[in-house]
Amino acid sequence: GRVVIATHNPGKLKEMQDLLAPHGIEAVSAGALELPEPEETGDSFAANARIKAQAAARAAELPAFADDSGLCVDSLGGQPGIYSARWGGPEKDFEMAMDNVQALLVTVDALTADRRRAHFVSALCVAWPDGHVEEFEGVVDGTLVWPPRGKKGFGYDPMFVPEGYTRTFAEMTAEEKHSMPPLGLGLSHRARAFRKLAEACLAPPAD
Ligand code: ITT
Repeated sequence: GRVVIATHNPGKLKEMQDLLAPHGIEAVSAGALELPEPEETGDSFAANARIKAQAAARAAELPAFADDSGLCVDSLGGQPGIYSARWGGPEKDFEMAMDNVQALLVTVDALTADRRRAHFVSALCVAWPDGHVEEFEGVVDGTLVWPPRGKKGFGYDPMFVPEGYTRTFAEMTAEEKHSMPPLGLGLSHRARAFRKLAEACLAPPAD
């Protein structure tokens, strides 16, 4: 059936479409439906995902998928966290945002163990027009590198190397970043959240 993907971020939209496509779900974006963008007033990824999914489901009268996500740097007390998008500023300048993460990292005591450790979080919320929600979360651990490397992906991908790999997310194809079955069990935070959703309530992907 028809569903809405409640995001105005083109990089995220492409990934969410990729992750839904194998399940035969036809998705239109909140942008294409010209849905208003609600204010993200929550104090957690899950709360913000719920705000976006419920607003879109009510406005479009269709089931809606929303992802609220971000990069959490352990040695920076979890920053930028739920403010990851806002660190890009109104111009959505993630080169600047990555520079700012790096500038803070070099101020962290060099002896602090694993000061470059970080993780991405994706809170995925599916909402129905009657307000019902189902929620899933995916996390991927990794290390921040400097300088940034790679041109693929979006946001903070050029400085994030997932655990067990040597390339950044921006040096991987979308298929590698997702690593969904049959290639893998889900690599990115978003792929892992979608895998939990699929295990909970979707038909298995068609071959
Ligand atoms: P919507 O709210 O419209 O979906 P947004 O970009 O504002 O778009 P978020 O509030 O969830 O979305 O912010 C998430 C930010 O975290 C995003 O802008 C990226 O900078 C970063 N981020 C999330 N997932 C990422 C990924 O897979 N790779 C790189 N950066 C990511």
